[in-house]
Amino acid sequence: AWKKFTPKPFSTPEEFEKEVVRHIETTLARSLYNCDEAATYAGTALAFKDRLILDWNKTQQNQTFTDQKRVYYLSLEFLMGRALDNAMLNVDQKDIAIKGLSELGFRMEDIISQEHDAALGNGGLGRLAACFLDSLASLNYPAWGYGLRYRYGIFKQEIIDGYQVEVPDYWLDFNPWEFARHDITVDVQFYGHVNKWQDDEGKQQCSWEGGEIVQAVAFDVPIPGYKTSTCNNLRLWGSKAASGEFDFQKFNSGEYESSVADQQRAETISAVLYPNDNLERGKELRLKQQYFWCAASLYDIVRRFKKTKRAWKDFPNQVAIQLNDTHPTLAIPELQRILVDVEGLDWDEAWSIVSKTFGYTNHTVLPEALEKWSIPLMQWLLPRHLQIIYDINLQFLQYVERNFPKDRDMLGRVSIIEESNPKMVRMAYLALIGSHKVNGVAELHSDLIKSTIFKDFVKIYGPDKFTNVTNGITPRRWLHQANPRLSELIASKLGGYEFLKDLTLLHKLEAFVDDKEFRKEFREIKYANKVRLAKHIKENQGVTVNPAALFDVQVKRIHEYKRQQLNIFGVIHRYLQIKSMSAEERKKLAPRVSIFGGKAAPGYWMAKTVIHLINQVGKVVNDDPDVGDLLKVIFLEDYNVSKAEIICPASDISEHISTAGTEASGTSNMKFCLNGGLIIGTCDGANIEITREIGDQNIFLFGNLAEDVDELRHNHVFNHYELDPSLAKVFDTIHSGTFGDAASFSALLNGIVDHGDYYLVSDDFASYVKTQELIDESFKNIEEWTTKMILTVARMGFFSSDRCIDEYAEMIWNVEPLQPKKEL
Ligand code: DL6
Ligand code: PLP
Repeated sequence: AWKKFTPKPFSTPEEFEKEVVRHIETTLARSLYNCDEAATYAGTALAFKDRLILDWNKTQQNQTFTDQKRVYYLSLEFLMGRALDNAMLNVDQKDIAIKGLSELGFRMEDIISQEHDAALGNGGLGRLAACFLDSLASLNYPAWGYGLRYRYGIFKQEIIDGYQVEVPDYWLDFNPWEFARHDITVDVQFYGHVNKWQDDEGKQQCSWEGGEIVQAVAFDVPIPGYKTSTCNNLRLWGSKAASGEFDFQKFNSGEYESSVADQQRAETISAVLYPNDNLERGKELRLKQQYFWCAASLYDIVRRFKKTKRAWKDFPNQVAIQLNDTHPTLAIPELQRILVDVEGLDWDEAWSIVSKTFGYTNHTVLPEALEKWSIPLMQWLLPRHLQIIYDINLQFLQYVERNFPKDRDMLGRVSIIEESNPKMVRMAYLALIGSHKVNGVAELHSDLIKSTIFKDFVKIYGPDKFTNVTNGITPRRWLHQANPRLSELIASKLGGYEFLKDLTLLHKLEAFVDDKEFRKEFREIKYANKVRLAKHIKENQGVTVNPAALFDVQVKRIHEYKRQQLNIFGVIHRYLQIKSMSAEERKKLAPRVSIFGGKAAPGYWMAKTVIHLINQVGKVVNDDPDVGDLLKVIFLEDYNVSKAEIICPASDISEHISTAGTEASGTSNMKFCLNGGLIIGTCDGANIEITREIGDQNIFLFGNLAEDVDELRHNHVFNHYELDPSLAKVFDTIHSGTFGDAASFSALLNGIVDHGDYYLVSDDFASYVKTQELIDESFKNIEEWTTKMILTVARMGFFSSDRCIDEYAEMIWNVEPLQPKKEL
């Protein structure tokens, strides 16, 4: 009978309007007379959510019914951005909605921009997880994401007097995209102690007793696939006190404040995302978050498996769990604990199941980002898990000892426990030992993990345990949604939008590279996107920029290894050159707009100094009449996914200039290229594969290679080391106070001059500047530049996240897509 209540997808704009109006009047209890853009956004989102939930139900029923292997993607971060536009496009109903909204008197852009970004992530790692969810659903894989429902996502960045100021991001005021499942809860235990005893058969038994319980509540977010009725689930856990209520006893006796303390303490677990990118800080609350989320997710996964009544040995045939970096590593000892302590399996049988179930993706080789947890903290918070980790380690080290009897030092090197003070658990080693496959995220990175941090483990397990899956991006959001005109132009040439499902079809664009009309339209679209960004800059930053100038963009988290400092030093160098030129010489220059954006972790002082320097340089350069339009320097506030959607289609050049060997992959490099922006980059991360695909004549590479970095660093410290002369001039200018108080930048400069220049800024400066000059020349030649842009887009097919997901499915998860009952 419930079928009767099924609202149909909207077949006309009127039908859509009716649903919007119904939601505004009933769900939101608003009168149509004072219906503003916010209410219209809410009505539109709710109308689409109704539509999605039906697909969601059918998908879940279908997955349960067919009982096929499922993938669970465990990620502490999902940097989703906005959902409405994506949902409308994926269910192929945006045109109807545009018409409907216009009849109601609204413009689609205004309605879309009402939505608050779901910013539950720091940067690339979280955005990758979001792209993967889109691909998993679009390719019909039975898959769930599991994460935390932070009340505060990544902070909002304000720039005040040139400095970053962090403002909390409370995004849950109105979130139509989630379903609170108050009936789906899991009790998660912390602290307490371990009881050990022998059962009647003399077998050692353990149980974890006492401590405190926090309740996890499920919040489900539908993930619609593109032009398929598959709608997967992202389950985010919120925390609350186990009783769900405050302490009435205390309340009655007048202790109002302490009566709510337990509740507040429990809710703190899912309160806030840690705002560090590529850095771990060992805080207790962070470990609590990790365990809370792993325990709730595993309970859920095991509960689902148990309903099938299959034997435990079937678990890895039904369940693949992917660990997005080491943050969910506690899922490994947790599953072992469930199987041994709760379900009564033998240790070896349980371990064989555990180690076939997990796959681990490494996203960094930076030492400061490799997670370690102190043993005393773990002993206190998770006493049984620590014992299990010790037992896993013991068995592993015994194996190593048997197989490498001559290499006694190896035991200390590969032990999960680091013999420091205090002792630490090395999470990457635990993740590796407990997984059947380990992958890096670009070829160079996957090679580097094998030759550096996991070198010994390659000897121990052999090379087959390690693989590479080069990152990718979803073309739905990052081309079709962000750049609808380019998507339409491509569709007009390729005879439809099939390329959004199979991005390799883009190669057919090469046939049009000499087509004059196509080239012209391609350029016009790029120009229109630059006009849109220029408007955004004017509205938000108050600076007028010339859309005909070369837009040079570096947007990403601010990090020393990503080298925004190299970029801003290059900008200062350019400024000094302009200042020293005659009016005639200046006329020959290509005007440039240098655009920066990105957040610094709140405690990362050096990164904040870089933001400050960029803003100070902007202040001087943008007001200098000698410079005029030739150079503008912009720092865009609060870089996030919805801003990236405006920025990526609008670059001529974007910068991916990390010290070689430090950027595992990068994904924004792919986004810019897919939108016809060229890149200047180092031979690092996925830049290398991008070069291989698009051809080295279409990319501007510079700088030292990863294989030379160690020696260069060694030379800086032990031999005479001279600063690049043109960089020295830049430093002199900063020291002279041109950009404000020189002392505020001294640590930044001293790190390069006196403290070994760890990120090799000076070594790469000359080739960076030279390459920027090549870019100036090339940009002046419109035809040459157009050819490069078109060929770049045509050759980006490899970098779809659909390709990644198919690779994970085949090489790591061993799962098959599940066709929905009905295709759209
Ligand atoms: O794999 C996604 C993304 C890469 O594109 C970046 O190159 C890499 O820096 C980033 N890694 C991290 C590691 N952090 N932790 N933990 O965010 O992953
Ligand atoms: N932050 C946001 C908001 C993004 O959209 C992206 C990727 O597109 C990133 C960070 C990652 O950028 P990168 O790969 O340059 O580090």
